[in-house]
Amino acid sequence: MKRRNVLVAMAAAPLGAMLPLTSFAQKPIVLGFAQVGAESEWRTANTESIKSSAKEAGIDLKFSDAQQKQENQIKAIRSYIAQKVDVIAFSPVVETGWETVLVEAKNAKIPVVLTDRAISSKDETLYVTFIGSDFTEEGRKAGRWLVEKEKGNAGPINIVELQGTVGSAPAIDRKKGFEEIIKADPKFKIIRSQTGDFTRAKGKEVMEAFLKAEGKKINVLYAHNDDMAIGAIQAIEEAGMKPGKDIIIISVDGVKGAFEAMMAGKLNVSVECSPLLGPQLMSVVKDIKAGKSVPKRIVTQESIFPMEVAAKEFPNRKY
Ligand code: GZL
Repeated sequence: MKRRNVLVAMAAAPLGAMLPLTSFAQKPIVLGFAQVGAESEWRTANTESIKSSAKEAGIDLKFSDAQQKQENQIKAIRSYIAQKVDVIAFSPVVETGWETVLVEAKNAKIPVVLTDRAISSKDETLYVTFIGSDFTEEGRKAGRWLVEKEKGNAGPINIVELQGTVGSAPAIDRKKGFEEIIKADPKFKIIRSQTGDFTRAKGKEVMEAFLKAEGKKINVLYAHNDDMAIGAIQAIEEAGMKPGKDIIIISVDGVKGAFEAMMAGKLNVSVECSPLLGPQLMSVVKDIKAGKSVPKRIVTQESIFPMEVAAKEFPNRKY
C-alpha cells in the first residue's frame, strides 16, 4: 500500500489495532496436569473439577491420564518439561520415586504443585505447595465413628480392611489414622487387610476372598474408598448376607454412589474426601505466575456423613 494509504488506514483503525497484540491479549498460562487415572467416582469428579476450573480461569490445560501407573505420570511430566509449560501439577499415584523427574522440572525452572496426594521426598524445594486432604484425619474420623457405634458392645469386633493403592498416601494414612483410634480398645481386631486398589471390581474380588476365609466372623468392613465398599456390598449380598446390618460398612470419599448405598441401608457411613480441588489449584497457579507467595500446605476442609443424614444431604452433593 502507498505510504499515504497506510497512514489513512492506520488513522481509521481502532486504537487497539495499532498496538502490538501482546499488550492486550495476555498469553494464557499453560498448565500441564498429570492425573492418576480414572479408577473411581472420586477421580472422575476430580478430573472434571480440574478441567472445568482451568476453562473458567482461562488457563490452557494440558491433561494426561496415567492409568494408575507411575511410569506414565513421569513420562507426562517429562513431556510438559519439554513443552516448557508454565506450571506442572500432578496427583502422585504413590509417595515415592519422584525425585529424579522433579529435579528435572526444577532445573527447567518449572514450578510444581502437588494436588490430592503427597510425596514422601525430604526435599521440599521440589514442589511449591500440596493441596489436598488430611488422610490421617479421615482415618481417625472413621475410627471414632466405629468406637462410638460399638460403645455398648463388649466384642470381639472383627474388622476386615480394603486398603487403597499400595504405597499411596491415602492408603498409608487412612490405615494409620484408623488404627490410631481403634487400638485404644482390644475388642477391635483387624483380622484381614488387603488392597483393592481403589476400584469397585477389585474391592468385590477381595471381599469375596475375605468372606470365603472368615464368613460370618466378619462384623465390620473398613474400605479406604467408596468404590471398593460398593464392590464389597455386591460380594456381601451374593454371599447371602445383609450389608449395613450383618456387616457394618465404613468408607471414605462421600461420592454419589455412597449416598445411594446409604439411602438403601447398605452402607453405614462415608467420610468426606473432596475431589473438588480445581478452583484452589487454578488460583494457586495464577498466584505462582504472579510471583505471589503460596502456603506450603493447603488442607481441604471435610465432613463425615452417617447413613441417617444421607437423604437430607444428597441434594447438596456436587460430586
Ligand atoms: C483421595 C484420592 C483417592 C480417593 C479414591 O484424595 O487420592 O484416590 O479416595 C481415589 O477414590 O481413587
